[in-house]
Amino acid sequence: MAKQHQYKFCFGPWNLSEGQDPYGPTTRPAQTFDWKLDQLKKLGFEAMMFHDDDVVPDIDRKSGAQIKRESKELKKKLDDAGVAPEMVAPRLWFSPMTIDGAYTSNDPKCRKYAIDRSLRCIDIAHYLGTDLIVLWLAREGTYMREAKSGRRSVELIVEALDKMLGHDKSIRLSIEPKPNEPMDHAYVPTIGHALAIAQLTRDPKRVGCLIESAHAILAGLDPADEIDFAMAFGKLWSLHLNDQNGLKFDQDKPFGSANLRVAFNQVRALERNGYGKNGEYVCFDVHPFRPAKVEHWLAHLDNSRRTFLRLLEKVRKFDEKRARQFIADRNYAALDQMVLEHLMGG
Ligand code: GLO
Ligand code: MG
Repeated sequence: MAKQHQYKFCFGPWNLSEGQDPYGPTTRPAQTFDWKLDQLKKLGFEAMMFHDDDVVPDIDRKSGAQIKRESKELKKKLDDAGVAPEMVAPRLWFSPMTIDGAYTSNDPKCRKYAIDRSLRCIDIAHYLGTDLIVLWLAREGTYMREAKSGRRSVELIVEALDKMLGHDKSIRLSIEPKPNEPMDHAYVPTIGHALAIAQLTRDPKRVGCLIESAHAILAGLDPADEIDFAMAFGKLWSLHLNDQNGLKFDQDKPFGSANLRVAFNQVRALERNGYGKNGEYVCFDVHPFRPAKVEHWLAHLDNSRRTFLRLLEKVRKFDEKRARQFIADRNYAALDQMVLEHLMGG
């Protein structure tokens, strides 16, 4: 029997968050980067994902030489810990220059800021030793339809992607779609939109995507279908597994915690498409529940990985032959019940 693929796991420093929400302050004390790296190592995760300013805090005030020095210092810490850098993402949603959008801002000075910052992010990725840039286009959208032109916004996004692709011929851009929050409507809400935009760029082969379970659910889609769709194009280069209880604010719940069957189908889709065989990581973009105590701070990450691995066993033990018989007989009621009983352990 062929050796079964071993998945590798990843999370970001922001996934050990302090509990702040729009209605209240933090509930846990801030920790240093070194502490977070230590926890990641203790949990046995293989890689860490970054925002540009996770690597170089206060990045907008730093020179190119400082960015290089700080990135290399962090790379040394990662090397010493035996942890890989998965990706770097420009955080284009905090600065006063991105209030009205980043690449699609109506102000040309702000658009220039966003592109310059993205190019610095690419330099950081280069210093860390990863070729993957993730673009969550947080503020590329509208609060009201009349404020921007959708057509022009697509052109501006493509222009920005082209500048990034031209800046470093080895990097790959992975677009992380999300339909809403913070925007009312985002310009790149689904994987279909991300891959369509990729085709308009100067090098479509280097523009792919990242699926986040919660974002797909917020778009009214099944994340497993998004996985199959992206992988039919060979373009699923990263993954943010988590969960989401219906159409509300982005919850970033532990993987499988709202809907185990939807989670099972995501793992099944990853497995049937061979996700990870080209070195891709399974990342969890999950947050602790706000009431979590300091001593339970890591549970959401550990639990997400445990659930993933348990579901992987379920996927590998699923009676595919029996399922195919039900399908051939168009007996979907039996197939449905078979999945439920399999998940319940019956
Ligand atoms: C928010 C996103 C966010 C990104 C991260 C990487 O909804 O999921 O967490 O994944 O900033 O760009
Ligand atoms: Mg995410």
